[in-house]
Amino acid sequence: MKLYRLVTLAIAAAPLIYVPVTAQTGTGKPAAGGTQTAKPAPAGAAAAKGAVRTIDIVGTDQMKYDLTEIPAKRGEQLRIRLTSKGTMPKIAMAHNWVLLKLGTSQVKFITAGAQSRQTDFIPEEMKGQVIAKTALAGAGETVEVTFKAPGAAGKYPYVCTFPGHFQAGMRGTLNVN
Ligand SMILES: [Cu+2]
Repeated sequence: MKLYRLVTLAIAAAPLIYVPVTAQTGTGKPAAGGTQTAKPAPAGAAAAKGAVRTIDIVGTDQMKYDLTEIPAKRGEQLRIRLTSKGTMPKIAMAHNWVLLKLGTSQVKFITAGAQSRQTDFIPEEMKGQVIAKTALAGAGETVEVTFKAPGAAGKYPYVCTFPGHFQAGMRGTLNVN
């Protein structure tokens, strides 16, 4: 019976750990506090008409993304899928993924939005700086956004706007080439 239950559990858990082939970006589990770099899309994959490349990111109670660098092709269709893992209630711990235009003052953006819970901590006066954003995900939730990568090469910053998280290092770079 015990074995049977284990197998049942494994099957039940399978969809949770399923990752599409195109999203197998990491190199296994990140080292504690370490960072990972997504592998570039396979040659030609992004060229297929309408193809969307999905990138899975995990946000944790340690206020970190498990991916801090995402290579992308200019104009590529990307789907960022962010899952929040942790135990804290959403009011105290939630994560989003907000891609900003080149040249945006990230500190200014984060500071200006810190009081704006009603806009997911995105400052109204600087929302024009946002290229793409997800909603906030509490523990166990997954949010996503599909967008076209910028047409100009550059290192575009992405941040979590939940108060304190940017300062704790919850940020990364979309490296468009
Ligand atoms: Cu966060």
